[in-house]
Amino acid sequence: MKSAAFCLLLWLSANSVSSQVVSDLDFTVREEMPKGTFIGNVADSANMTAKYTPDILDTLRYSFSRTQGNSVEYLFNLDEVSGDLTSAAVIDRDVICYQKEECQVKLKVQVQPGQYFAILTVNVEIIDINDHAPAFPEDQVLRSVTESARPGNSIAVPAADDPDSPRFGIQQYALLQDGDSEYFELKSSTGLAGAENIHLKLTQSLDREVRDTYSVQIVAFDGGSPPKSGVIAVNIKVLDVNDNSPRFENATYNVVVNENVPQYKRIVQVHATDPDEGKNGEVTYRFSSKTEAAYGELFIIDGSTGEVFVVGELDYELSSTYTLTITAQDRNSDSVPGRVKLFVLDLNDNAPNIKLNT
Ligand SMILES: [Ca+2]
Ligand SMILES: [Ca+2]
Ligand SMILES: [Ca+2]
Ligand SMILES: [Ca+2]
Repeated sequence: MKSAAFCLLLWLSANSVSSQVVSDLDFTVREEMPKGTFIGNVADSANMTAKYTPDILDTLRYSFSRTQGNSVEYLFNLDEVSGDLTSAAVIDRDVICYQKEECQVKLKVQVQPGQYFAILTVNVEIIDINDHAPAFPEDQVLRSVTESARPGNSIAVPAADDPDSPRFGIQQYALLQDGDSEYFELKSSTGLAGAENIHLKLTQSLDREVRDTYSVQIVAFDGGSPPKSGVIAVNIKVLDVNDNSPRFENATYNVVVNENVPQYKRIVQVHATDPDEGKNGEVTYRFSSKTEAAYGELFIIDGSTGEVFVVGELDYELSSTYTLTITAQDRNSDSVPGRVKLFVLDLNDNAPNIKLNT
């Protein structure tokens, strides 16, 4: 019994000591409120009136405890007499707690003079407002894709940023359903570091020779009500692949010449086109190897212009027609051959064979 009473005494004594320890004071304030916004009164919250007589209360002074070097004190003012805690600046939660779920700052407040000394822990929860729209790093970006890319191939685009807390942060991305959106599908995935990867996937093959630029808009929405949004234009340039061979404008060029056509006379210019870009569309011409072997001494072709010249003597009596086979070539493919059909006109260049009756 004696020992139980002793234990009770100990418990009471321990309890009376702990009653001097003030538990944490919890306040909340919305971000972006004007400077001077009232947040709370530390004296009231710490229940000082219940602890001390009005005479003592008048002597109490409240100040930030500098011992901890708290870096957020500059955001707050503490009235040393009343214990009113107010904001000393417009508080931007999205800077202090970028994209964080919770944003609680801790302040240590000391009560003086010495005989009433106490340290109060003040927690100020800064409430987020949806004051940021998702923002892309640029208004528009240029991307390229080769025309040989297959459906499903992806084109990376930059993600948007929204510094609000997750609930007011980016919730989804969408492809604006106009322009060229049918050619692309929007995909997003979360990377290793938690960063969002946004890409456009090709839904079909592209043909640069049909169309070489596409443009889509991607919109990022946040979780606000109504949601805020940001947009980026993605311009896509289709890069050339050498996927066309040259084609002759005419399958056959018919040419008629007199048999006494002068040497180095141009008799025809053949022309092939190639819709590819730059070097991929540059065309050169040559005789087929058979034509070269048979008629290389009679005709030459200018490889870059497609002009065909007579360089030998044509003789109707030897041959009245010539068929020249020509190939047009880009840097790595040949055309379907084109033909020059040459008809030689007879001139009366043989002395008549007159049989005289004698
Ligand atoms: Ca936001
Ligand atoms: Ca915010
Ligand atoms: Ca080509
Ligand atoms: Ca091409």
